[in-house]
Amino acid sequence: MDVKKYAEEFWEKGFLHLPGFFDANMMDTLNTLILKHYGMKPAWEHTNEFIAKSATEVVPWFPFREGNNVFEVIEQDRRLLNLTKAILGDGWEKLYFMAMFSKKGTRGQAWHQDCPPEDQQQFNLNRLFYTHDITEETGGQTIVFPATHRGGAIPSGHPHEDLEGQVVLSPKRGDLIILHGHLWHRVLPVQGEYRISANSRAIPKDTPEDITDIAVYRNMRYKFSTKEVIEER
Ligand SMILES: O=C(O)CCC(=O)C(=O)O
Ligand SMILES: [Fe+2]
Repeated sequence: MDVKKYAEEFWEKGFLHLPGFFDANMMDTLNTLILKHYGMKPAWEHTNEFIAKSATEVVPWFPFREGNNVFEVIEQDRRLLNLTKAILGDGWEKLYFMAMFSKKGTRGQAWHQDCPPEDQQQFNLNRLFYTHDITEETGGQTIVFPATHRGGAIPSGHPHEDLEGQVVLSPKRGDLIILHGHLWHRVLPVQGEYRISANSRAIPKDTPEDITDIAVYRNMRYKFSTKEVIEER
C-alpha cells in the first residue's frame, strides 16, 4: 500500500474511500456482534431536542468504555496505523471508538462538521469502516463535499439538501472511509433493515481530547457534553 500517495489524496480531497480494506469474514463477525449489542430497536441516546433539530437519527455505542476490546483488531491493523501516521504525522493519537446504528426508516445524519473548523490545525480524523453493504437500495449512503475541509464553517441552510458538488459514497462490507472532521458530510435516510457504521477516531499531536464535543450543523452548533445548542444559525 502506497501510504504516501493515499495521504496526498486525502489532503487534497479531505477524504479517502478504500474498498475491501478489511476482511469480509471479520466484518460479518463484527456485524453480528454490533447487532447483538443494539437489538433492532435500540433506545435513543441523544435528547429529543438534538434529534429534532439536527435531523440526525443515530445511536452511538462506545464498546471500549464498557471494557469490550473486540475492536482492537481494527485499531491494531498495521496498514491502518501506517496510513494514519502518513496522514496525521508523528505523535498522532487514538481518540475513541464509536459504533453507530440507525433504524430502518430513520433520517440518517444531516450535513455537519464533527468539530469547529476555525482552527485548521485542530481536527479529528474519522476512520470509518462498514460491516455490511450500503447501497442505493438500503439507503444510508455517506455524502461528502470534496475539499471543504479547507473551507471554514458549512453555510447555514437546510440540514439535508443536495448540494452541487457533493459526492455520494456507497461503502460495501469491509470498506474503509477516512474523513477529515472539518469536511462537510452527511448520511442519507435509511431504507434497509438497519444501518451500521463504526469509527475509530484519531487526532494529530497536541489536539484536545474533547475536540468533537462541539459539532457544526447548518442550523446550529451543538455541545454534546452539556446537551446544549450553543449557537443558532
Ligand atoms: O456513518 C457514516 O458514514 C458517517 C458518520 C459520521 O458522520 C461520523 O462518524 O462523523
Ligand atoms: Fe460526522
